[in-house]
Amino acid sequence: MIVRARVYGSLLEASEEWRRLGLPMVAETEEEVLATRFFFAEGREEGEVEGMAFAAEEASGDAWRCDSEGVRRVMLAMEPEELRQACRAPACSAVQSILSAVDSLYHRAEAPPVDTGKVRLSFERTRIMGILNVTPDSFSDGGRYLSKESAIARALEMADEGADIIDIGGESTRPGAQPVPAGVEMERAIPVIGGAAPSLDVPISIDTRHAEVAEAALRAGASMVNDVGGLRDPSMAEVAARNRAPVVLMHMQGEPRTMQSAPRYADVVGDICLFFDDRLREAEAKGLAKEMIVLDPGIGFGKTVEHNLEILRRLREFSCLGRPLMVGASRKGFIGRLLGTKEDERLEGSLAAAAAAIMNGASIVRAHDVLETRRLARVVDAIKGK
Ligand code: HH2
Repeated sequence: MIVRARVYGSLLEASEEWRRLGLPMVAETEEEVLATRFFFAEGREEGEVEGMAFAAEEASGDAWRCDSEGVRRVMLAMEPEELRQACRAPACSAVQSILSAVDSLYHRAEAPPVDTGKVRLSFERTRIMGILNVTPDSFSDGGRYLSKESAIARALEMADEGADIIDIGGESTRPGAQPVPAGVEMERAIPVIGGAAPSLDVPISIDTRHAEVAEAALRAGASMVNDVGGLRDPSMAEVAARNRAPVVLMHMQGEPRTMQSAPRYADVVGDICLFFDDRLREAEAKGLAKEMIVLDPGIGFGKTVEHNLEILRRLREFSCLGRPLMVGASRKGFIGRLLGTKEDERLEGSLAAAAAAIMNGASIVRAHDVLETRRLARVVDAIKGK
């Protein structure tokens, strides 16, 4: 079970969400919405969620159940004074979960570092993951780096431009893409990884959903796994754990081929949080420690334009999971839809999305345009006081 603090920007935003979740209108004025502290406790176990409702009521707060398909969920509301009282006497673990959700949202501590073996990635500043697709069909750079030499040259160029991680992928996962056999993915990516790794001071991540490809890439010189499949391959967590490689665990609803047909969520942020919570537990059970995992909500992977915007707006809510967050919005379809532009005319939109992500708590931004994103991050970090 996780407890997530929910800050509404307006009565309208709150009432639309409550209607969607089948909740009553629990506040009637703008002031009430802004003054009350709201939390959602979400889990699979009836006892845990019911316990949260009980604890909130014990601390004089209110609780409303709003379960949805497979998810037990309760919304809690507390007055600031009730929360202060609870802080003074954090009587039980349920109240402590509420307090740590408040902490993660408001105290904005730096995300914990991640050890790639090659370097320890700490987050006193935003890190940039540079994208290198060695595929014929990636939506933006497909076909540009098909020769090993041109791909290695681009990897080195991105490192010079300020990339902190080079992400190499041999399978396009754009909407509608056909899956590629692991053998083909390896033929494309492994020689480039082997060729680039000795000349790079920064770590390489392998962008793959397949444990077999991840294992070969780690052997060839990669130090991290970027798994858009979110550990669906049952061997992925074990492969990463055995190789002591950190993993980016990304959320995707469905499969690339069909994921954009009708994406649906009860609450896009809540549902993804619970997915992360489930996968973090499964990973831990397979020997992959939480400390090795970076979370990515998967912009564009089974999400409408509105879902993507909502994720970026509410990104900070994911900090209740206590892991660094990565966002990959670079040149994605929602930017094209908003601006009416093709992939090669989405730089400003990509930078705007990166700025919003960093302001809202992203520690790593995945980007095609490394130099520009590096500069943007420098300025946004300074605005944040970093
Ligand atoms: N997006 C893409 C691929 N890998 N990995 C993470 N963690 N997060 C993302 O948002 C993400 C990702 C899709 O973008 P791209 O690599 O440019 O295209 P394609 O999948 O067509 O190769």
